[in-house]
Amino acid sequence: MAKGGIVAGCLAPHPPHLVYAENPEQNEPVSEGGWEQLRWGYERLRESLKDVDYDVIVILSPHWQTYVGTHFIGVEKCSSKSVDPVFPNLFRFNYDLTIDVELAKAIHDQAKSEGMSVKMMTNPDFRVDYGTIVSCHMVRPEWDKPIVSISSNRSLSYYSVEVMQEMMIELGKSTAKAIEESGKKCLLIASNSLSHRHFVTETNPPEDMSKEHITSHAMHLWDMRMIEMMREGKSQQIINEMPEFCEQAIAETDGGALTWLLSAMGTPSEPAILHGYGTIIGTGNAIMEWPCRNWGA
Ligand code: 2X7
Ligand code: FE2
Repeated sequence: MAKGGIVAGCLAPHPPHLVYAENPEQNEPVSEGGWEQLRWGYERLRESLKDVDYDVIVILSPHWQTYVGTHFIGVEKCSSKSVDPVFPNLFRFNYDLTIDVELAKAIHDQAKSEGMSVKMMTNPDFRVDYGTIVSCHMVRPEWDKPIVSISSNRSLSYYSVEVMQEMMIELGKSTAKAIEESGKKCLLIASNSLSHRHFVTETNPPEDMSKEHITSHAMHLWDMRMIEMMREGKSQQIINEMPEFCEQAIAETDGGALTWLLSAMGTPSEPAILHGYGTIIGTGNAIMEWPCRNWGA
């Protein structure tokens, strides 16, 4: 069997505002648009991936939070309504998705053999988190690929960002090894915003773009610093600076997704492509792609 591999790694943020603004048939609320800078960024990412052949999307979302180990959805068919607990006015989405349980189990088993605490989630009534749904929808709205859904093990709550990072680096390595042995071509998604300080009141209508901006200059500087490092291929430096970034920018990278992604791609020194940047209720969001398929063996 040919070796499997990662065709691309993506940083794909998940504020539900993006799906709300797109007005897909699965979402109940109706909008007048908004957040176009980011939605055009997603358009460019989809264009970049349109002729890329892959079997499965592997995604880690900070909104599936588990406190004892990393969990993987182990149910083949998931369908229900996902309602954002903070923005039920924007996101009530009917989803119907397929899980690649075989690959999920392979990553689980590999991580377990490395001594990590892991669990297959087999509850058939499990509600898939909105982070996973929004990022998958914006990257691949056709919903024609199975996914592997990985939880965010909040070890930072018990220990520290540093411990969380160590675990995500290990999980990334296990993910890469299991993918290689599976023979499958995979698209990896880290589902998170960058700086995450947000406004606490909503405008009327929510898509009033005259009110949308970053919450502070400090948050802007941190976002630009992270994007520049990604564009310059400074993955190791990103990992080194992650604890400060998480603390000072209240960054959503604290969920481990970006560190996991960088580690799975082998902490690349190749540059990432910036497809778009924009703010959503004041948080910073970048759409980035690492085109691993072009890097050679
Ligand atoms: O989950 C989110 C987020 N990360 C950023 C902004 C707004 C809403 O939801
Ligand atoms: Fe979020």
